[in-house]
Amino acid sequence: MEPVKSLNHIGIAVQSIDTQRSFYEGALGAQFEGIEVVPDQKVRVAFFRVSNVRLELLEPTAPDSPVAKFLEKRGEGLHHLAFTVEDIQSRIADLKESGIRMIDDTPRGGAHHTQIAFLHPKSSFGVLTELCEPQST
Ligand code: CMX
Repeated sequence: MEPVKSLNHIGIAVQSIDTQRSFYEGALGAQFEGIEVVPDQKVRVAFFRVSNVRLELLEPTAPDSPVAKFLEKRGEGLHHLAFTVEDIQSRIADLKESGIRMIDDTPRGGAHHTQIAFLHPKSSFGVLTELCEPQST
């Protein structure tokens, strides 16, 4: 299978972006890149950059958001890894063909106008894994 292109971002589940923002900007000196609501995923996300690594803080916008459920069950912390891919639709087909269980059989709209799809954590050894195709690639 074609290697993924890069680590796109690290997702972190939080109760409140506003509460945590000063930690990432102040204690770590991460560069704040902005806040966006992703209605499809029922989350509000804030992006921070450290060199070429991007951190995505995820705050639920509804009680039935996957992130709300995660916070309830596991508390705040690391939530997922996202990898940049090209041609996400055929990558999904290849992964399914190889026996990987997908949460999303078809791509959904993500932050920054990306197309995204999640692998089920039971198929990726406990790490929720996201495929992410930027609009420009
Ligand atoms: N990382 C690792 N494992 C996770 C997980 C995560 N982030 N979230 C849930 N799990 C595990 C649970 O611990 C549980 O394992 P056990 O059965 O061993 O206890 C199992 O997955 C099932 O979890 P659940 O709490 O019963 O929840 P659901 O099955 O209803 O949903 C999941 C789990 C992963 C399918 C759901 O959270 C999902 O669809 N996630 C993808 C979408 C998403 O997370 N969107 C938010 C981010 C959006 C963005 O980045 O823009």
